Amino acid sequence: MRSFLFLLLALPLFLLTALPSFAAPQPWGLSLQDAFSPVAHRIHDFHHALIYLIFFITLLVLGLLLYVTWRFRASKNPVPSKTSHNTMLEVIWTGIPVLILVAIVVPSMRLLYFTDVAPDTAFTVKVTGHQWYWQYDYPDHGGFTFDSYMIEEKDLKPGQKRLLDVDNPLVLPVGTKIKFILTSADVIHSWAMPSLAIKTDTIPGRLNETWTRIEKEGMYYGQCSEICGVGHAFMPIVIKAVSPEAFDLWIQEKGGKVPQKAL
Ligand SMILES: [Cu+2]
Repeated sequence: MRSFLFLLLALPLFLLTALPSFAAPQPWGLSLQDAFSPVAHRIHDFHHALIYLIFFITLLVLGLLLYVTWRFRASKNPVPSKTSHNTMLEVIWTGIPVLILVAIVVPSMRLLYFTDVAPDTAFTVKVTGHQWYWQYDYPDHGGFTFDSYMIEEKDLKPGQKRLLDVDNPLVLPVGTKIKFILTSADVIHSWAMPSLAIKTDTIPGRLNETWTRIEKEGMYYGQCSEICGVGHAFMPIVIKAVSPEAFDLWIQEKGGKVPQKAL
């Protein structure tokens, strides 16, 4: 029965991975949002590999259960067996799962390390969580700063997304390795951007670090992912990814400085 429940759970998950996913939140959207960064691609691949693994393990267990239910049914076994131990079987059914877990640990730790260590990045953006908005600083571009608030429902223009669009999106260039330094001014928030596979807590008194390289121009949507108070649902995150040239123009518009030479 438990195995059947697992199958019920695993089968839809398995099917979901086969469905097309979406670049931005969609009504009734399913599965993961499309990946647009090296980290996101790797996480998606790992996730899909695990889904297949879970699916086949569930099938195997279900098959074994069906087999013993049929093989040892009461009508064929009027005198039940008194066997309660089989050393070899027990070694096998403990050993194989251990080996499977060890096999998962290796790529998992490699992936964790890949997401954690910021490679040679071109510049840094500082992200500060507030109750209930985000503040962005560009220390390598003259240190200018701005706040990013959700657009209230009554102020939405046609095409803008309710509870997702903001007045000042974070503008970033595509194809550039960017480091994020994240902290908070009050309580713990979490800066999460599904398409880039970023979900990093912002903690008062502490600096967290992550990185990305956005692959495609466009708008990316995320939300605070740590319950942070009554406005938790109303501090979305929007990244506007533009070409490096457009990014330099935007920096100048904002009164920032474009570094003479890109690192
Ligand atoms: Cu928050």
